[in-house]
Amino acid sequence: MFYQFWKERMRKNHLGSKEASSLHDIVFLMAAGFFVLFIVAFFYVNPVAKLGKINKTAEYIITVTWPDDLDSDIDTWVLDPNGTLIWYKAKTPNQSVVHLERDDLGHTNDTIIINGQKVIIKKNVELVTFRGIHPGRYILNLHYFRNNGGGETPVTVKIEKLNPVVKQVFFTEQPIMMLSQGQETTVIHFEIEIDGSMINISTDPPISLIQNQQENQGYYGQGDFQ
Ligand SMILES: [Ca+2]
Ligand SMILES: [Ca+2]
Repeated sequence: MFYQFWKERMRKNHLGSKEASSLHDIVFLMAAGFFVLFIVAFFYVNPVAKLGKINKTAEYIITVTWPDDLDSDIDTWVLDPNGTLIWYKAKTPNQSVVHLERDDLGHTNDTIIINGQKVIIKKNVELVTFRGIHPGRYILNLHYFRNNGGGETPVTVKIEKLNPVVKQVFFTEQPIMMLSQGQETTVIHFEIEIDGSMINISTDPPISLIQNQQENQGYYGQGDFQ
């Protein structure tokens, strides 16, 4: 419709010669092309739209961080109400709404390749997302998998509820000290209710999820941690 209007207007203004008509077609197509490119570029670079998309697919996010300059591999473990373990060898089990987004190894996987160039982004963070509401009791543990020279490592844990608005529901006021390789610490137990709220948060009793995994699955070798 706009194209017809454009042609008609150009024809009236410029007497409608064949040459002029062809030129108008080219100008119109170029303008339309730039407009489409502008729309595509706008949505591609718009970070707000991407953030909104993430928030709609996750109900909770657990953020585990330790100092970026420490070369320590800390692992996040979660036991869900069905007894499913989420850990670095089972990041996204089909039978759980809980996903471990990344196993941060300390400095080992902080190097990425961009356009053939090595880029080091020192960042020590593991994220666990809840892709839906599964009512029941959960346990969240930390494990000091490997000391690559990081030594004693203070770890901070934050849990945020994302819907309907972002709200922090748990934060370690004092960092949890992971003193040596092999240490496993229960951060909290908590319950998710059917309406999505988190209740009955407690630090006791400490429960070994690694022992749970060894007894139930048997493929986490003793030699993998000291
Ligand atoms: Ca890790
Ligand atoms: Ca890292």
